[in-house]
Amino acid sequence: MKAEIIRLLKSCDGYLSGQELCEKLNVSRTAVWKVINQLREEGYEIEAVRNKGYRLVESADVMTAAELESCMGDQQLGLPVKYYDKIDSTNNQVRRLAEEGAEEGLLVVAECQEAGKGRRGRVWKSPAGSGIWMSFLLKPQVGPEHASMLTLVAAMAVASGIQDITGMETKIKWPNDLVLSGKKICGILTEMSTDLDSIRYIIVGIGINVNTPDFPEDIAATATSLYLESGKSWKRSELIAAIMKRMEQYYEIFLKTADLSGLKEEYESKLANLGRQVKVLAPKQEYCGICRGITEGGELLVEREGGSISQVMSGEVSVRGIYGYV
Ligand code: BTX
Repeated sequence: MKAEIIRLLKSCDGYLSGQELCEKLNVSRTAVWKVINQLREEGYEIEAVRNKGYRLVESADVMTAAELESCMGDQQLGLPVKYYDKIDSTNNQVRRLAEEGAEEGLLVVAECQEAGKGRRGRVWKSPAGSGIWMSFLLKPQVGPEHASMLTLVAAMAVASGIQDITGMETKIKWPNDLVLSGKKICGILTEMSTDLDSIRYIIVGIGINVNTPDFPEDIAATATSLYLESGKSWKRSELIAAIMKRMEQYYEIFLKTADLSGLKEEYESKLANLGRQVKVLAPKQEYCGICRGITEGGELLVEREGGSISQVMSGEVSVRGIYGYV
């Protein structure tokens, strides 16, 4: 009922009468009044005028399960939403819920992660009050060799979702980072559980620096936030809903062919390194070349001196711009 009240208040230009709310939701006036008070405590500014009703003046950057649900449309991915004030890692929580039988689409969002994970054991800094730390569950009927492509699909969804809400154009640093002004604004960590040669489930974890005002010294030179780049604060719940909506669109296209053939062109239009010099840091060798796009399997194409093209697999290597991080 709470999510429905938030949705009704948001969709109404003027006042929404208590009577109308009661009738629509089939509950008593007291029940409505109680929920309105809870919402105020959570940070919504709701005006109440006698004989007119309630009006949402301002919804702050509130993150609760009800707020998140109220922003979701009729999509499947992103529902149900589980929200936590604090968790070790949203990826870990999705894994626990998946082991208990959660269905595809489940979304876990946390205000703060105490053990946010990057790739290869690295730490992802996830302080309270400023970022989006979320993970969702997928159960695609494709072989495990296709799983890493979902990181690329998610990167496209984040870039498009951010653009839908803020108008800002982030670029993808293959395979799993998003950048703005040459600095990292988002990281994606995809994990998988398999059974012999089939996928049991995939967890896609996304960390986005949204309203972060500053960063600790060790990442200050390479990290940025939407706030730092735009000078404005953004509502995280709206961003999450927009990203999940885009994810659903792109995921459907991915599932048709189990590869990136239907998405490659759009992915390349968002690729930060396209046509630029990159350095490939593989475990046994390092080489430079020009980034020429991706394959339908999600490998990066790098043209080496002499004109030969190498296909770089994610997971094996890091790619850097030759002049810095991007
Ligand atoms: P990565 O291994 O590519 O990047 C990790 C590196 O990024 C760190 O070593 C550090 O240098 C830098 N870094 C750490 N925190 C931040 C930050 N907030 N902003 C910018 N740079 C940072 C990228 O791994 C994948 C990150 C996924 C994070 C999400 S959050 C929700 C989900 N839960 C979870 O535990 N991880 C994912």
